[in-house]
Order: sequence, then C-alpha cells, then structure tokens
Amino acid sequence: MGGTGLRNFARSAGAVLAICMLALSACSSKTTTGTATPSGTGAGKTIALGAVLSLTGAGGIYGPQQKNGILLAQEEINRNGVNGARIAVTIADDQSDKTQGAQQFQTVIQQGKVVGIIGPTLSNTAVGAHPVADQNRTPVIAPSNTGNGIVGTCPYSCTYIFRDSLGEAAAIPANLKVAAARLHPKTAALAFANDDKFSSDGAAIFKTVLSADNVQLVDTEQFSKAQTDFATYATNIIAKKPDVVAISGVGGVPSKLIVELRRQRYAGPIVGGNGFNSSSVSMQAGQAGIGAQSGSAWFLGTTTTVNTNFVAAYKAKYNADPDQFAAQAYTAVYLFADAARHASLTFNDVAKDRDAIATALQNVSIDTPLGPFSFTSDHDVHQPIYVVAMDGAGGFTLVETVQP
Ligand code: 1QQ
Repeated sequence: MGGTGLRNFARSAGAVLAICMLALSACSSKTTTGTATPSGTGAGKTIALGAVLSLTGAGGIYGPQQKNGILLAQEEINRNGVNGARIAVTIADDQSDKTQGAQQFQTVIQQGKVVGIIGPTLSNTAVGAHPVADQNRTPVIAPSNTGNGIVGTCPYSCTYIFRDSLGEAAAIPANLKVAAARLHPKTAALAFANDDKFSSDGAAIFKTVLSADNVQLVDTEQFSKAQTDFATYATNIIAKKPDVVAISGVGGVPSKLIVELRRQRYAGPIVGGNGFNSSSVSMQAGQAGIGAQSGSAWFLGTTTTVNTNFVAAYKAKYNADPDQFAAQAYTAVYLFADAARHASLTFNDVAKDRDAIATALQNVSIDTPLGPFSFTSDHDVHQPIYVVAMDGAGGFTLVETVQP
C-alpha cells in the first residue's frame, strides 16, 4: 500500500479505532495481548456462538438470569460489532440433565456450526457435555461450573474448556475463613445433595476445610437434589446443636432447608456454596435467609465503571437487578467477543476458527463486572472473592472481600 494509501488507512484506522475504543468501554480498559484483527474484516459476517443453559429442571433457578446476561451482552456488542461482524448466540435448554446437555452441545456444534459455547449451567451436566465439545475441538466457557475437575486436570480431555466461574475450591475456604474469624465455631453440621456433582464436591471441600480448622463435624445429612421435604434433616441437625450449619446444594435445596431450619427454631449461623449466590434463592429463602453466607464471584455494589454500567443496563432492560449468574454469563460473551477480535477468523473454515478462538482465549485480558479478567494457564479463574450474606429480599450484603 503506497505512502498516501497507508496514511489514508492510518487516518481511517485511527478513526475506526477511536470508535471501537468508545464502544469497548463496556468491558475492556485492560487490553488483550496480541494484534487485533483489522476492523471491518468481519463486515456482514456472523460469529455464531451456542449457549446451553438450565432453563428447566434442578438448575432452572439459575438459567434465566444467565440467558438475560447473554442477550444483554450480545445486544451491546452488536451495536458496533466485532471487526464488523455480528455475534449471534443460539440458546438451548439442557433441562439440567447430563444426556440432554451433551445432546444440545452436539446440536449447536454439528448444525449450528458455532465457534464457541457457553455452558452448561450445572457441573453435573458439564461432565456429559464438555467432552462432546472437546472431542469436536470447540472452545467452551463454563459460566457456572464450580465443581472440581472442570478445567486443568479433568477426568476427560478438557483442552478446549475454560471457565469464568469461581471454583468452590477457592470460594468455600474464603467463606469459612471469614466465618471462622467472626464465629470461632468448634462444631458444625453439613447437609448436601449426594446425587449432584457440584453439591458432592462442595461437601468434600467443606469437610476438608472444617477439619483443617479443627471444627468437629457433629452431623452429616445427605439427600437427593430433588428432595423437597427437609423436616427430618433439620431435626437431626438441630439435635446435635452445631455452632454452624453448612449447606452444599443446588436449585431449591438451599432455600427449603434454610426455611425449615429456621421454622424449627435453629437461630445459629448458616454458610453455603455457590448454590446460595442466586437472587432467586435469596428471594425464596426470604427472612429465614438473612445472614446466610457464601463466597461469591460478583457483588452488585462493586463500583467499577464496567460493573455499574452492567448493572444499570441490566436494570434498564429487565427492570430487575442482575445476580452473579447473569454477570458471569454476560462476561463470557465479552470474553468470546474479545477473543474473536484477536483471532483472525476465516468465516468459512469453522474448524480453523474454533482453534483460533481457543488460542485467543488464552491471551484475553479485559475489564469485566467480575473485575479485571484473564484466564490462568489452567483456563481457570483468578479473582477476588466476595463473601456475601442473603439480605432477606432477593439480594446480598457484602461481608468481606477476600483477595485471591
Ligand atoms: C455448579 C454450580 C451450581 C450451584 C450453579 C449452577 O455452581 O453446578 O457448579
């Protein structure tokens, strides 16, 4: 390109860059390493993504917020596009079922020709779905799979699997550290769903950390994630007079057990896992849930520009506050968009584009509602932990922020 051409290009590139920088203020004062693909190369093209979420079943309490977060991010990003291309997210329901989740992954990969997938909602579904994506060399961002072995060292090949959801292996110790410093418990009771991967992994982590803190486990109650009547379990727990009760469960389990414990006049502290971090769970627990404490990856009141913009935009679109699940799903779209911006997509060779996105995801570094975000070498999360407590009205108060 001759002198003048390059200058015109530089001038127009300068102008385009300025516009992009403005558009990107939503989620990226930090900059991803590596050269961005010249803008405009994606003009008229579509970046197809899949989102396989629990809109029904045990995880159906989390999926709707995730869907909202994804649709908001898509709308914001498509105002200016990704190097001229549009993001198009196909959303499917994994029905909180491992086999259904694997089937939906297969469908968005084979038929949807997606270059990336967000999901599924539950760790229990992920162990069925993620191997399908990995075998098809299709990058995944797990927006709420906080169990063990989801990234890094997995019981199956997980080279193409990333997660932007804080693992219980980090969240539970941080939560218990804050609880121990305030409550100095000597005894504890543990209740968990034994037919759900996340709940069982969480229970194992609670056991390990409590024994490391010399907190004696005086009672352990286990039940199915489909359990709805917790009267017997609450009676057994209360009979042992624990200093604190720990709950590791998904869906309706946390709120139902909390309500039953309070109904049977248990007035002591309650701590829990990621299953607590949903505005729907806080709402269902209501007054009984006040003070129930968990380690969260996000806090509504974080005053960064990117988070206040997200909260304001979410409220404007849905007339409701977002929660952690919405924030993580929203962030996942921005992470894919930034990877696509740096991936030199062909838009005609889907296998090549999937590989390019997977490679680019490793170098992503952007500001998000979760905070400055980049993946660890294990494709995992490294972020502050917000220890929060239910406020009795569908929200959470911040107890303490624990740095990683
Ligand atoms: C998991 C979870 C659930 C509580 C929410 C989706 O963290 O299954 O990993």
